[in-house]
Amino acid sequence: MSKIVTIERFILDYQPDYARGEFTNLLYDIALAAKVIAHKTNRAGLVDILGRAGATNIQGEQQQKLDVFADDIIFRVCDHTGRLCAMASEEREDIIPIPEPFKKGSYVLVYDPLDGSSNIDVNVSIGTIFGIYRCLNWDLRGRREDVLQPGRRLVAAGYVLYGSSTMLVYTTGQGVHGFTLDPELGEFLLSHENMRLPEPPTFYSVNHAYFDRWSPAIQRYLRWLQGREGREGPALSSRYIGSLVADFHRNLLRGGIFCYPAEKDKPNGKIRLLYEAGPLAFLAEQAGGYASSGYEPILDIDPTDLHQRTPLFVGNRSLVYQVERFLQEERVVSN
Ligand code: P6P
Repeated sequence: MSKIVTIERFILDYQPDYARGEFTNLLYDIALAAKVIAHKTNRAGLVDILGRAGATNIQGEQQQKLDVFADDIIFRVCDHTGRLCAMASEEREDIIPIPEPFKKGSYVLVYDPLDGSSNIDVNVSIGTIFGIYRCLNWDLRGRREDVLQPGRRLVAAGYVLYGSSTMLVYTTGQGVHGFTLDPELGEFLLSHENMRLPEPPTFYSVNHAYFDRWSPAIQRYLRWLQGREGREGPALSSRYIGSLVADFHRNLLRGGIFCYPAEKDKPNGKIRLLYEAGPLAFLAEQAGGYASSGYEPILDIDPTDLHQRTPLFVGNRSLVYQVERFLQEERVVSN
């Protein structure tokens, strides 16, 4: 029988040198929250938690009941452990301070509790995305500057994919590792050690319905991805299911690029920087890839607002570099 490695064992064996129990236990906490959310998500069709919760979130989006549930689970698993000084969630307007009388800790957790939630009712895979920073102010209970840090300062990042199986994929800066939930054991078991973006890439992911909203450079870049733009384009196949975590995960396994470009009326695109693009950018770089806004590395962008958006191109390094070249040429021509 091949070696059975639980996520707890793996975290202990590979924990960064600086990590004490606090950081390691925070990763356990996230794994626990993932199990609880997976349990509920897999029953979404059976238990009355489908459909809209009625409320709308900070993004002005209809909150699905599972959205609300997932956000609440992550908060309640993490709010009292003494490992965090603050949290931020896609579902909440401002930073989430650690309630008194709980002890504050040394880390910050940013998360999108259930990305792609509009897919819940149609049984398409959805996901949780998270990032972990160190607290900057040891003596104070978490403040906005503890949360508004560039992705380059992430100490860990990952996602949970609730699909045909439940997977937790994370990095602490020592490679990207994937764990698959064994529902009988209730354990995440190591299934994908040291994940790397394969070369050559296979897929590109973008919503072609918005083609007319993109700049000419992006339109040319998409034709290049399809092998139609003359210069040695990779002639990739298109896969896009409207669920960022699922599209990212498939491209991580098969090689490819996820694109959410700026549009004429959405200059910053749709994807959120702090708790979506940043953590995925960290994972991509750890897997040998790269993530860009089209103009600069995602990891170098200094957030100024919890919910700010960014154009996002993430995947194989050669594909992402090329979109920067197309946009650079457009800037040279237009100046
Ligand atoms: P569009 C889901 O709402 C999400 O934030 C991502 O999961 C997904 O990649 C994107 O939006 C889909 O957006 O505009 O193509 O429907």
